[in-house]
Amino acid sequence: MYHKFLDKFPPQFLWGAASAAYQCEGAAAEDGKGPSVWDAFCRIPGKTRNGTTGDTAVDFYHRFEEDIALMKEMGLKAFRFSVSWSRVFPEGEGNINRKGLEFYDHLIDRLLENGIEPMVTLYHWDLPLALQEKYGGWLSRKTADAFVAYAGFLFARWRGKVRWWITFNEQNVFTGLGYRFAAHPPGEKDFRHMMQANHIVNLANARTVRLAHQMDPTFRIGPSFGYGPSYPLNADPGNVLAALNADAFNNDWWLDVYVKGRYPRFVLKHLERLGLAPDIREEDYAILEGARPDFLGMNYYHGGTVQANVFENPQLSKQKTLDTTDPYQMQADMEESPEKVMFETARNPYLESTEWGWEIDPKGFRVALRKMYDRYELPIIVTENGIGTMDVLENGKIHDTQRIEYLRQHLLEMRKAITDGVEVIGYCAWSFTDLLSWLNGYRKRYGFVYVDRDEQDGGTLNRYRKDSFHWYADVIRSNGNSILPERTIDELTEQEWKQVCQK
Ligand code: BGP
Repeated sequence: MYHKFLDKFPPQFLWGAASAAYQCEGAAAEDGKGPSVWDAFCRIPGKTRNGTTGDTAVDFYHRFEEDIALMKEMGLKAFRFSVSWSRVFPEGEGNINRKGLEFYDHLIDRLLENGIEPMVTLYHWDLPLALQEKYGGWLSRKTADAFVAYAGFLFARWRGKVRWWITFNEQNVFTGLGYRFAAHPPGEKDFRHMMQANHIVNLANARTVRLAHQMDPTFRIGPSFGYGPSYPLNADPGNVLAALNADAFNNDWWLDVYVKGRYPRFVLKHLERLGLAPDIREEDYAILEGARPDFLGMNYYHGGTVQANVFENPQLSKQKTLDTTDPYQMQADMEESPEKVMFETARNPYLESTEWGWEIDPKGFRVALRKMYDRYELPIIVTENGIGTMDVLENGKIHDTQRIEYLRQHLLEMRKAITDGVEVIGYCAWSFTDLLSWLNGYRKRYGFVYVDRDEQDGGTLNRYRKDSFHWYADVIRSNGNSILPERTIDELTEQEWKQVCQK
């Protein structure tokens, strides 16, 4: 849809930036904090780039006041951060660590004093190690009980101060990478376990959303989902069907449960046939249906392109030597990769990628916003969007033009989506300062603020404003008008308006 004039951003639009505890706080064993699964996982040789850890990270624990002063200078309206569960409950449940709790009390108070809305993520992947060891982590319903108790405690503590809550960050990513691909803790390769852990997180999510609404009707709560829309490689109907399958498998599988309280039918039926569906108890349905988020958080980096699966795609089956005559082998393949009969990934010839192979696709952002809103009709907060680059500090300056261009294009597409009719109420760039990239160390930088540190904990940890810092400050000051060539009808001069009318 082409719009000659774009709608303005709503007046209360939450211009923000995001972070996560493990990636920025450091102070990994300070003031009584208990270890998390990430503190242990990063010590397994070969798991993270050059063995990088979040032990010091960018020292947000000690420097948050300096960072908040920079946020204030920038004019930031909202700051999304996560609470490290084991900093507050070192064992995940039971004893409270007062000092850890007070750190977040101070952080929230300083944000509010500076006119910045705190947006609290309850879980950004750093499960208390004690719960992993005691219960087997998310494979146990006891971990869900502990999570709901932890969330309820924070709700009571920060009622009246915190309005925006995020339950789980990218449930699709941490269950997939953790239980299926062994790239995140707990480092398993078992599709069944992924499904089971995921189901238990779903229960924890629904119970937490319900509890939040019971405790304070002014709370606004929802999950942050890692959303990537699926494109068909071309108009071949087989590929179009593959894209439907990919959306169902990669997106609806989570989002339907959050909003509708049930798993999407096609994927569930497929997994049941294979004996891979999660173990759903009768009482679980009422729990899932008994909660509805107030908004959906979208983390958007890129989507994906797919084509018909190898079994139905003659071109692909020629390239891959497939033995479809052996039912046992097929069942084994399917247990590992049930999507094999649904779709096959493909390279998108229209898109360029970053140095880390992430496609750059601003239009896909509009597609994502449209699709998510279309299916769920809930307000959307973009809880992450940004680009990782190897920024260079030269004479105190960082000219991150690629970031500015990336964000400019994405914000333009977001404004088009708003003009289309999508209700977007906030946007958090990833990230405010540079911070740790889970698997890629410290040289993949995302921030508006450069932090002087290297992979080996060398560097002053001093902060430097990048060019994008000043650019985003302008975006916020103008409520999104500064970057966008298109203007709204309200902004036209009388003369220009007459010309439009005469045409
Ligand atoms: C998201 C995570 C963030 C952040 C971001 C960038 O999936 O929610 O925590 O890490 O991706 O990813 P990376 O650091 O791998 O480049």
